[in-house]
Amino acid sequence: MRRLLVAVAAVLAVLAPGTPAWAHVQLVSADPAKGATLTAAPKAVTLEFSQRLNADFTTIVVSDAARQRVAATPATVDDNRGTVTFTAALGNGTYTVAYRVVSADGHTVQGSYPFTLADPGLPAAVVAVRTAAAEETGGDSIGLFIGVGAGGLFLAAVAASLYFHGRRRAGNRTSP
Ligand SMILES: [Cu+2]
Repeated sequence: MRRLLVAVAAVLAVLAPGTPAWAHVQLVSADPAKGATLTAAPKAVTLEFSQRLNADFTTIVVSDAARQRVAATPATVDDNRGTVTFTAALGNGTYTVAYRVVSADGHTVQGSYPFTLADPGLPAAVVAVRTAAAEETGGDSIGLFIGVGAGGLFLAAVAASLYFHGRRRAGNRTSP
């Protein structure tokens, strides 16, 4: 029964002219946390979202300060959580975690956040110039996509999404 309701809700969410913003999947928690400064290198990044994830449409990419992709496994999905595990040790520096997932209403949701590794046991921060080998481990169009203009594309997508949803909501509003 619950499954049927979920299916009906999903269909309605797609068909409804004013898809509500609450239908969008949201990042609930992250490890490492947003803006965290760590004193020991993380082995993985785990992101928890407000909806069950589709493994086929879940991408998590970690980049270093030089915008080079950090070697890691593709994202594995467990219910609401997506995880990438680093395949090489991280050096000190600031990293960006970028994610792209799909909402129940079919809209893509993406975002990014930084964390910093400042392990006193490691040498001073080096902006590593990673070789092509690091790229090849996970070389796909996502890396290029995120590398090319993460910030601009994210902002444009977010702005467009907010604009259209806001407009629809405003248009549907009836006086009390
Ligand atoms: Cu939507």
